[in-house]
Amino acid sequence: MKKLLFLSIIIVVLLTACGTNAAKQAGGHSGAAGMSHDGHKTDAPAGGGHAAGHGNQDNSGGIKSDAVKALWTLAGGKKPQANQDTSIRIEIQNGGKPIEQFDVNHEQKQHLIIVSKDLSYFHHIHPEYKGNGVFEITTRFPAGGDYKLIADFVPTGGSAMNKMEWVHIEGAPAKSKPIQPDASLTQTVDGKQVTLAFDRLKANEELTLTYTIKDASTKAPITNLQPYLGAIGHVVILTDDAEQYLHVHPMDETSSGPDAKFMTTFPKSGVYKIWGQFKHNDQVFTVPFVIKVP
Ligand SMILES: [Cu+2]
Repeated sequence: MKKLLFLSIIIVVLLTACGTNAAKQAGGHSGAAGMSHDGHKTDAPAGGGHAAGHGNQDNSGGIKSDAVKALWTLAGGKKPQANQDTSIRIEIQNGGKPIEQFDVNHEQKQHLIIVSKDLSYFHHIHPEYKGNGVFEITTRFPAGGDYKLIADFVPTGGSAMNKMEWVHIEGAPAKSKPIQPDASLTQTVDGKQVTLAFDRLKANEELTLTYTIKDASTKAPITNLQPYLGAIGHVVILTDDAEQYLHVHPMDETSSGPDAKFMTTFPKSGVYKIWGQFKHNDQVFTVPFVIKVP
């Protein structure tokens, strides 16, 4: 038993160490999670999704995720407060020097995901690039408590990567809700009935997520979804402890519904929260599901 545990640890360490390259070589759509030097778990190649699959972002000898760090400053270094405009400054460095150039990936130079610790709050925003490796945005946190911030970007000459940070927000906390797998993978959001299906549900295997979107009242399939961030939709996946981030991208970027297909690989069995974001009638709607991967 002990031996087995030890072996498992070795395997995990090996996987972690090789995550980025292995996923790249395999042309993977979404890599297993690894851990960067600063102790933050990272998805490698995070958000690589389809882009990595095209194989043109491999940069042997280029910018490596492990050498990249994000320096986070909230509220100008003061204690950030709930329900107040809060500046977020993210400086991206490579080996201690600012990274100057970033590729536009899904229409943006950086995607910033903010979630509350219980994953009940989800916010997807786009900090402005100020030059010299610095991104800035101002937002409001809805309640006191701990939040995870995930910056997702592609340094020019590097591959897609992400950097995460836990932050504490002062103020009265919201009531924490337990993260429970959904009994049904159909729900209604903003007048749309959205169903999520998987071709299979297994850890460590690339699989397909299919969203089917109908009008909630007429049940008519919606076939005129608008592109959102240059694709049919945008999907973010986190483990229930918010420690691992899987960024997923569409299989067919030109589709307009009612089906929206994405690919990912769940790195381990466990509970995940999945947010799908779509655009219809000029409105972006976000559909959360909680699933258990056996
Ligand atoms: Cu984004």
